[in-house]
Amino acid sequence: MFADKETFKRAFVTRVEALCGKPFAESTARDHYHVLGQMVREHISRPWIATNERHRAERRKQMYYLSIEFLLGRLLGSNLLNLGVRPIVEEGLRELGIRLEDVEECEADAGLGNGGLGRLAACFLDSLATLNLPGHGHGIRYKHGLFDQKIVDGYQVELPEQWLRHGNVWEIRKEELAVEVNFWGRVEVSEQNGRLTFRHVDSEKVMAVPYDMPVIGYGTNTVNTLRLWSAEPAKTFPLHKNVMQYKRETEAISEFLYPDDTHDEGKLLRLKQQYFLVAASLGSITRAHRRQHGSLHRLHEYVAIHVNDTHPVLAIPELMRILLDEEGMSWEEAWHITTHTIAYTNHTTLAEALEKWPIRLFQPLLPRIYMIVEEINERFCRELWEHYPGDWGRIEQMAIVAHGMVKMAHLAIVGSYSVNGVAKLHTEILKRREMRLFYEWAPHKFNNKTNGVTHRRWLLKANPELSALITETIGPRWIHEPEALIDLKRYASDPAFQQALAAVKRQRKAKLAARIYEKTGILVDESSIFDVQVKRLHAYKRQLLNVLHIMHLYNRMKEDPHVSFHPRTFIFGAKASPGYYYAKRIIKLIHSVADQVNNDKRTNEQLKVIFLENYRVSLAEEIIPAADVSEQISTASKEASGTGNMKFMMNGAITLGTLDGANVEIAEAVGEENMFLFGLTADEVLNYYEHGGYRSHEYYHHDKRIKQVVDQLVNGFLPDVDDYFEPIYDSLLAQNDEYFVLRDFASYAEAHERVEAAYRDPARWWRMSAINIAHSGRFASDRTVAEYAAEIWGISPSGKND
Ligand code: B1H
Repeated sequence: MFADKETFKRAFVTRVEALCGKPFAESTARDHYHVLGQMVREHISRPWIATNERHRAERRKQMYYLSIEFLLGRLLGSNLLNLGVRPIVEEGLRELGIRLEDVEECEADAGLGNGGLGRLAACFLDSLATLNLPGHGHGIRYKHGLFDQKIVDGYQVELPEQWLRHGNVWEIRKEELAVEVNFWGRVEVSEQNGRLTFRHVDSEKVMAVPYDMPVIGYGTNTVNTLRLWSAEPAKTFPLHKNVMQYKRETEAISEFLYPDDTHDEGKLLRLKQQYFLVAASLGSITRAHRRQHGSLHRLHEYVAIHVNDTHPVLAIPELMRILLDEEGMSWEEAWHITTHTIAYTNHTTLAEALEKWPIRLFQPLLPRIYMIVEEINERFCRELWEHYPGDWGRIEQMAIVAHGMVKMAHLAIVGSYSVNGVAKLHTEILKRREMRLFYEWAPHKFNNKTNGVTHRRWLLKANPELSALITETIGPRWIHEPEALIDLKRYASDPAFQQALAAVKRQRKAKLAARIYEKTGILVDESSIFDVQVKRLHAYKRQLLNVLHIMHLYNRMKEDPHVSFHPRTFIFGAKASPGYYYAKRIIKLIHSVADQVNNDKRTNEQLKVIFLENYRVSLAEEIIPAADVSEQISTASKEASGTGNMKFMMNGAITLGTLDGANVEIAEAVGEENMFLFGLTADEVLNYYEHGGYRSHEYYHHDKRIKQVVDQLVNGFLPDVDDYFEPIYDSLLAQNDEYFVLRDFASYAEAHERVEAAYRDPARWWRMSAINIAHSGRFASDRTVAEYAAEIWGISPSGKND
């Protein structure tokens, strides 16, 4: 089908007519998208089956990655790329008068995630398949992914996302593999042969139906599986319930993704989603294992289950339930297996993200699971008592169930064999502060796995222009071995290479500028510095610091018409959680400042502010290759890792950032002279939190620049907003500026001056850019996943590369 261009063209035209029932000349880009998708699926069906059969035959250990989010984005382009057929398809289509790019645009992003955590899961799938590792994903097939963002008058409006509207070519519904999930009801305890047995009765049943999506490796015959579960009514309706209500309540479970990034809402439906995912996944994993091995006694030797943050942590009591109640194992054996099967990643230390479920919600919904959690807690507390006799304070702090709440992170640590953070700094903060008591109790469980991103999507696919230049310069080895990018270092000062690098960036900036004009009607200067901050909107990520600084630049220009800047284009993209009112005000603030600045004839040749609405994976792929400066300016200690920082670096942008998350390791890799670092360190921030001593007023009063911009939030400088920005003003002064925006302002402004100076010296700038690209191989998810495979999962490659 894809053997050569002519074969492809013939197959394609025949199928378009057969599948769409119309002459080829009348077919649309969407028809082409669907047909191409079908062809890819057909093409990989054999290797997909073969991968599964090979794993079965080899009895190889499998890893299952449980995640409430998989932020996949579009799949056609990356699937064609990974299959190695992209050039044939692109060329063949061109000869048929079709642009592959237009066809790709027809695909809706699979936006089943909020941000970094969900995108990390997607990057891991790509690396697992490419490394021929037997690792698969389990998630929820949300009918609506993360909301679509519209900006109306500068305010965010949320619309339901509809990625399934035109169907999903990548999925296969497997009704025969459905799993029944039980909610509510009660537990019947009886005694048989001197042993207590537990039966969950009168429960409400929900059918979990799997939809399998192929995960295609790059240049390999491995096709792994992402299994997404959809909630449907069970065959037997509960008698006591109105049928319509039951159907509605059931389907609600997989209807919407919760739009809260790093914030726990504590809603019953969310707990239902979590148990639904876990029960369906474990039901299917244990069923397959039992079929092959006859029992579950050696499950942990053949299966690793990874829980992505605490959201799927009910996997621990659910696996216990299966082993105890269905397999009839002793507690000791069941616990041994469970704690040798499950591994856990922590993604944040923000207090508002730490999941705690009130017992009054938990117990009625999941009565048997709750009993098991209580038993785990009791045994754990007893163990602690032996370990730390008399130390009640410590035991109270470490308990899993306490003060009417179930603490999910505690359950995760106690019930797993590995706990990892996502960047060195984050892991150290976990060990020394947030999870100190647990680290003291079980230091061997704790380890670091610094995040990574798939360079195949974020460089090879998103930036073919730069990829071609890299391959021309150092050969293609980097595609399979991203650390080979280091070979570019030799060319960092080479004028010819620098010129080529600058030309590639110019090309992508022109492309983005065209896109910006198309979307906003604003013309940006293609030779200006593209300074980009794209990520979820959150106070700790400090988009506010960026805006206040832009206001300051504007003020300077107004006050001194002779001040000369290299022209700047500040580009933002960010969704705010719908209930996060403070974040929504920041979005409006960015728009108000943009209006002011972009419409002022005296400044707008040098300064533009652009907000691109509905930031998502596919938009990121357009923005990141065009960036000169990557804004990674979180309050130090708050961003666990960040992964956008890695994507920008790979594309030759230079980081303007704090020593937070993985920025620290980026700085280690490239050297501080190849970044623009500023601001408080994590230790300084944590010291302030612990010992006090910060008074934002002082910074407001002592720095005229700060006073001016902060006052401008509320003094009518920004028209038509009444007192809408007052809460922002208050957060900075009355509430003493929790995220140290004013504290870091001067240092940030000074770092921007360094950016300007470096940009004025092209030889220096492009050298810095090249060095960043050269060192980005460390931050490829191939490295991260290889570390997880060797040090946590104990899985090894199977299958072969082309
Ligand atoms: C990250 C989340 C998160 N950390 C709760 N925590 C959520 C927590 O829906 N919820 O309830 C959703 C997401 N997301 C991010 O993970 C970190 O902030 C980033 O620093 C990190 O790079 C990323 C991947 O590890």
